[in-house]
Amino acid sequence: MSDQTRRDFLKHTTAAAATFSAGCASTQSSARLAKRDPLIVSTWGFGKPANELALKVLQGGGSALDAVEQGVRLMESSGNTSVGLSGKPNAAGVVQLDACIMNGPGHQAGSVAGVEGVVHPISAARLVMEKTPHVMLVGPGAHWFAEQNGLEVRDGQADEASYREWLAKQKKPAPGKGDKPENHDTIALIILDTDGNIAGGCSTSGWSGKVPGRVGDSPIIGGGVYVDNEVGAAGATGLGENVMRYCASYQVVENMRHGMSPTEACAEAIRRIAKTDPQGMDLSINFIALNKGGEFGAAGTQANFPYSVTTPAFSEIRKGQPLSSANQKEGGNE
Ligand code: SD4
Repeated sequence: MSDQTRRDFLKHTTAAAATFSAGCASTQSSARLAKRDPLIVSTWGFGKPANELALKVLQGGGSALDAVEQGVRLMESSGNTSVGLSGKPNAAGVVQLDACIMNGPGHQAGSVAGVEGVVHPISAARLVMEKTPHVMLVGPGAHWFAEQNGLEVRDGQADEASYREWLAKQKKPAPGKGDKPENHDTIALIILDTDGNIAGGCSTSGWSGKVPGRVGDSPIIGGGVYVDNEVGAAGATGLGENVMRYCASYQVVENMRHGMSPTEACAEAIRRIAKTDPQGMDLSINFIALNKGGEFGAAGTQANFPYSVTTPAFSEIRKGQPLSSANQKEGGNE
């Protein structure tokens, strides 16, 4: 852990520890025993405003689930070029969106994949979780379900002129070959609330120029996001094929269950994948994580993978532990 990370972390956990000991000293304080500062972590620098909105939702009395949904919705309608309908089209010029949401209490999950024309796929995922006995809906069925439940829908086909403009700027990777980091981004956002409950969500337009119908890791429970209310949460961004074959966010959470810090848990999942993947450390994957005790961290094969961290005390963009063939045995910033 860098000094700065440690200082901020201590600031964050000292308050929680003080509250904890005050609670232990007096049964009258027991209502405060489980209270702590909320913690919000998301992928990339663009997650920071989403975190900040999520914090406001929590401070206004919303649940961690409400905060995840609202934070991700902000990105979905922000004009972001890799999240929501403003995101990257597939090889047929159509934006197909993936999203999932998980709620720690009750271990609930919902997801939509390959859905067109839904303005807020994260809300569709939440509705799948809350209103159906299912976990995942795909394609036209997911669109139909979202519309039936009153969500805003539009024509998912990219506007012809902007699609042509976007296409002209691309190096035109063959469908399924556009694996440069700049060709894809995603918001994964995970929250530990003041009661110690955890929730997470993920939303993306996925891999730019993907084969129509391709689904990435983002809507896969244990791929794009995983939440275990007893342990912590993790989220992923990068080339989904490298994540979903390994249930990698699940791995990160399991690593924390076995005692690793969030950063080490992320780094260990990457090392384990790199051991069997033909691309080794050249693959594109990045993880964020937080644990039940209020620690957080990130690691990625992208140099200086930026991620956003927000608490009532600070809101910043940090750098994840960099992993590459050169430094896979060395520590990064934690
Ligand atoms: C996907 N994992 O569809 C997503 C894209 C992403 O950084 O996260 N890009 O593969």
